[in-house]
Amino acid sequence: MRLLSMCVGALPLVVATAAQAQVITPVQGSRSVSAGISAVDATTNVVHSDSHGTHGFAPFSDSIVLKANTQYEDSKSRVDADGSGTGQSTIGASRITASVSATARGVAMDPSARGQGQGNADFYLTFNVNRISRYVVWGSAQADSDAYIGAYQFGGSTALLYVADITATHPILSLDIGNLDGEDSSTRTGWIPAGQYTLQGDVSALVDAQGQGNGSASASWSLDLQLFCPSDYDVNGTVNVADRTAFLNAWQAGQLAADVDGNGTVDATDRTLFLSAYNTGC
Ligand SMILES: [Ca+2]
Ligand SMILES: [Ca+2]
Repeated sequence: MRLLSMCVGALPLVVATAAQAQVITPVQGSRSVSAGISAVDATTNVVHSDSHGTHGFAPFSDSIVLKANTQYEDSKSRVDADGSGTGQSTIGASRITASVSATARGVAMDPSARGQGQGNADFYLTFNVNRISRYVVWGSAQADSDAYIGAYQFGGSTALLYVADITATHPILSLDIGNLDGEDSSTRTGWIPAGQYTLQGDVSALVDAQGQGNGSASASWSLDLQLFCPSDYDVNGTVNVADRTAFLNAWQAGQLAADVDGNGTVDATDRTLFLSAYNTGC
């Protein structure tokens, strides 16, 4: 809030103007976790699957773990299958946190046996941001699988996490580990204009162990997206002269960290946008 001092005739008039707070408004969303397993041998067939999901924006926390095993009369042979999916998320006025994971395991100790496990977790949300805001987003994703024998792959895992302006080509955050072992994480800070955004994250893990195969797979991602006042340059939750100084230093150095409108260049428009926001207050 700042005070505007104006003169009306000879009388000074002080008008208090409250700046608008940055607010996340969910528009559409769904979250789900699922798991499926089957443990199959010549005499026994155990098949089970389960899934939970929700539409809407209430806090979501759910986990499914399925296990099955069966044993041949020949004690050397065994079939096991595990699958799990886990998801949790919170959607606040200026912060979204979420994490999901999935695991799978399959064991088939006999040439005619088959152990299949799979886990999945999905997160989808579109949301509106009411004004230009400073943001910090942190995301991490990992996928890992050992479900192969030589060159033969009988499973895998994938992790995808994506946050973007629904109309823009450049995402705020994009992590994609597609059916390869690996992990990636990223922290980004910048400004997002008012508008509609989409957040999508999926993980899956699958093992289909046949003929003495034995493997496991896992995948997960985590996300923390926070919005701040557009003039809170150092995103510490308060706006003061340190933010102004830090911005102007970056702007004078021509650093992209001062690219307020996100058009890829740093020019007078960015300086005007920042100082206008700074003078308006939070
Ligand atoms: Ca600050
Ligand atoms: Ca710019």
